[in-house]
Amino acid sequence: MATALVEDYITRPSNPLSRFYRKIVEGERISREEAVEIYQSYDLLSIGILADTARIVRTPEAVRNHVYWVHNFHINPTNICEANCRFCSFKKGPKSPFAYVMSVDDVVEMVNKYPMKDELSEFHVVSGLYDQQGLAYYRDLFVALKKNFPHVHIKGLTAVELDYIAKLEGIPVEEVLTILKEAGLGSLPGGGAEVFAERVRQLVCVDKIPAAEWLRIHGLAHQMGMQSNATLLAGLGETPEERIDHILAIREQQDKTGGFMTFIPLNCYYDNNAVDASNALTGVENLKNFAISRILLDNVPHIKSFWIHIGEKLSQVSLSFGVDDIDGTVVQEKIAHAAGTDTSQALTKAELINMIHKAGKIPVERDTVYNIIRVYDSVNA
Ligand code: V47
Repeated sequence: MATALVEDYITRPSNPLSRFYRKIVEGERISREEAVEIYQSYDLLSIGILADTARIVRTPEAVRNHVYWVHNFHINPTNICEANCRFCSFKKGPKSPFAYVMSVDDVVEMVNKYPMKDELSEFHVVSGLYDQQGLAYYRDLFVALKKNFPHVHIKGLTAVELDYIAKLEGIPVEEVLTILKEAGLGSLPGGGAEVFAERVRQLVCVDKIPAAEWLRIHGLAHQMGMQSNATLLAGLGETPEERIDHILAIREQQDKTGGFMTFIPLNCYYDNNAVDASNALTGVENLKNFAISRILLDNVPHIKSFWIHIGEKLSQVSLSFGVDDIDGTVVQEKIAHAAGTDTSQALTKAELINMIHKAGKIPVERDTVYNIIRVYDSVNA
C-alpha cells in the first residue's frame, strides 16, 4: 500500500506499531485497546502511515489522491441561547447588548448580498436554543431558502437544537425532522456532540442532551433517509481514552444506521469562556485525533479538517494523517472566532484549491452529500 521505503519503516520488526499496519491492510477492525496503544505512541510518522494506509485501502484507486471541499455559507440565525456550555463564547443572554436575532427576511437578504451565491452548494445552519425561534421559524426559513436558492442543500440544526425544538413544541423529534425535511432540510451537521464522556459533560455542558440522545437523533435522521456528520470537540479536559470512546460510539452507531458521511475532530479555543486554556490541544494531538479517527472509523467514508479551527497549514499536514476533506469556503464563522481562533473568516475557492494542490493532492469540489461538482486536476485547474 505504501511506497517501499515507507513500508520498510512501518513493517520493520523493531517498530511496535507494525502489527497494526498489517491489520489495516487486511481490513481488520482496530480495537479500543489497540487504539489506545497507537494513540500513546510518539512515533508520529508511523501513526500517519497507519492513518494514510487506512484511508488508501478504503478508497477506490481512481480517487485516492482526491481531497474534497465544499462551497458553503454558514448561517447562525441567533446567538441567544438558553444552554450554559462552559466552552461557548458565542452564546449571549436575551438582554445582552451583543445579542442578535435574524428574521427569515434578514437571512435571505444576507445571502443575497453574497456575490458568489449562485455558485453555493451548501448552507450550514446552526444557532442557539431560543424559544422565539421554534419549529415555525425554521420551517419558514428553510422554505424561504429553498425558494430563493433552490440549488443550495440545507445542512441544518444539530441534534441538540432538534431536541430543543421538539421539547418546545411538545412533539417527538421524529415529527420535527419530518416537518423540516418537507420544508427543505437535507442533512444534519455534526455539531453539539462535544465529548460524549458523561464525566466531561457534567463539567462543561451539563444541560446538553446526553450522548445516547445525540446518537439516537442522528440514527432517526439516517432512518428517514437523511445523512449527517459527527464531531468531537477536544480540549475540554478529556483523556485520550475518552476521545477514543467517543469515536467508537460513532462507529457503533454507524454499524446500526449507516448515515454518517464525515467525522470532524475539532479543537477548543478559550477566549471569552470558562474552560481552562491549559487543556489546549498541541499540534501533535490534533494530528493524532485525525489519525485515530481514520484508523477506527472503518465505516465512515470521510474525515474532515475544519481549517477555521486548525489553520491552513495544519490542515495541509492533516491530509497525510487520514483527512480527505477540508471544510469549506464558510464565508463567515462566528463560533470559533468568538473564542479566539485567529484564522480568517472565509477562504475563496481559489485559496482552497491552491491549499490542497500545494499539499500534493487533487482538489475536488463536492456538494454536501459528496456528489462531485468539479475535479481540479491539471486538465481542469
Ligand atoms: O458544535 C463551541 C464547537 C461546533 C467552541 O457538520 C467550539 O460539516 C472551538 O460543528 N472552541 C460547531 N469550538 C462547528 C461544527 C462543524 C464545523 C464544520 C463542519 C461541520 C459539519 C460542523 O463548534 C460546536 C462546538 O462543538 N465549539 N465552542 C470553542 N470555544
